[in-house]
Amino acid sequence: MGEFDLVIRNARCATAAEVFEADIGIRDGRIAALAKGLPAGREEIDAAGRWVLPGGVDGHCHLDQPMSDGSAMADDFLSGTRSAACGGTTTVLPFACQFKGQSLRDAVEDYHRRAGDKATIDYAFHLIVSDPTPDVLERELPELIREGYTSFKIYMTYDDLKLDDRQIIDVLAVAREEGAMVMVHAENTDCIAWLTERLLKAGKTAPRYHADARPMLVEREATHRAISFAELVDVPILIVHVSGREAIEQIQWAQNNGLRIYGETCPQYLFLTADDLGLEDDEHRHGAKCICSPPPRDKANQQVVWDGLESGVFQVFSSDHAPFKFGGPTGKLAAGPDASFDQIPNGIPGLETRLPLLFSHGVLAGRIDINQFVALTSTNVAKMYGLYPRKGSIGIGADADLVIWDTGLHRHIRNDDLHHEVDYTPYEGIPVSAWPAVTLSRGRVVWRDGRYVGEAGHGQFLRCELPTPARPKVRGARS
Ligand code: DUC
Ligand code: ZN
Ligand code: ZN
Repeated sequence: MGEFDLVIRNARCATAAEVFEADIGIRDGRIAALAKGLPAGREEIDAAGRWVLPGGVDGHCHLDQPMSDGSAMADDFLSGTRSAACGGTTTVLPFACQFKGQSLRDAVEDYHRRAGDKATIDYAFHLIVSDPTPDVLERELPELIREGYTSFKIYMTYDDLKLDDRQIIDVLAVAREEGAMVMVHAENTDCIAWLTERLLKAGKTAPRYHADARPMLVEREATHRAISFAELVDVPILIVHVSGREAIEQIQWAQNNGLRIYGETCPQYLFLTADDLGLEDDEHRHGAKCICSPPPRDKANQQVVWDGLESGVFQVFSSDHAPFKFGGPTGKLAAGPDASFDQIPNGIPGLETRLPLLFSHGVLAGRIDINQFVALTSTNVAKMYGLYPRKGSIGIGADADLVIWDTGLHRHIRNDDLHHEVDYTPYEGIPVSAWPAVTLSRGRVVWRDGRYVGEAGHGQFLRCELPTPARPKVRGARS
């Protein structure tokens, strides 16, 4: 059998489908054996009494993404992947973003340069398609999809990124032809522009008005439209960062009618509300820390999002980590100390806190079971983007991306304990009862007993595979 590099003893393993007890034998970065009573390894970790789960796969995060408004992301591939590893995530999928006028290939090459040899865990790229010229549609996009960039995001809002309806239909047609997965940011851009103009004219500039400029209606309408286009073209899509009831109802309707519409939600829609955007007289603009789009809603919507995680409307739970410092010249107030809500970069950090929050308030609070947790945070994500079973599983031959969990903790999230480069967390003070004790990336310990012990350059770029012949079923999808 050969000696193991590492044996994790007495692991209580959970996958998306089952729970079992085993020793895990790891050799050359992969799981080589799963059985009780394995022979000694060169190193050993005793996991008795603790959950051992597949490492998290964060299918939606932004790292070192170039911005066009004077702001800059605080996390690059080093600090972002370090922070992810300390929170139990072992694979990230950030975005190679095309600017209008830029070739897609150029955007991908630039993004590889940014990644360099900084990553401490493995990573793949989604594309962002913002300029679907005939050359992009007919040549570049199909070529890149075949080269392992098998998913791309499109925006229905943001002036520098948005596509119009015809462009959306055109890119969906390419996705259908090539088997790619399309992630849709669904908000109606003209409604937002009209509401923003009215708010600003009335002098309503504080961060809290961000929520009034992007009410649920604008998300519901765009979600409905995106679903209609997917039905027209007959292609699956994923509606990303779903914030509440009205968008969920659209997705549920589609799923109940046999359409392959998938749903993603994020911690901000479970733990934040519009009240976190501050008050009307937020002189120092602290509410900017929670500005993200779609905005957080209210307690009732939080409950509907929890219900959607439990019932299977959502297949994936991602961070949408979009890291801007609050202070400093490129942070949330890059446009000035009195920046109006529409000048504040959208996005909040969350790579490191995603899994502990859902484990604590989902699994340990009895809202979802351990298999649902693994499915939502790891297995379904790996399946959706063509990384399964190398990622998202505990099986022979899979990468030894594993997390041993401590539970029964009594601690609170504090930014001082996190490993990103952002100067705040929107989740400050929230209690958590679970946190990774050990994170392994391809058999290498990167986080152990409260210490980051990873190494820049250990992380490898992953080419994603296309579904063959059909995209694998993800747990909870109704079609
Ligand atoms: N909204 C996005 O669409 N992307 C990044 C972060 C955000 O809030
Ligand atoms: Zn988005
Ligand atoms: Zn995003």
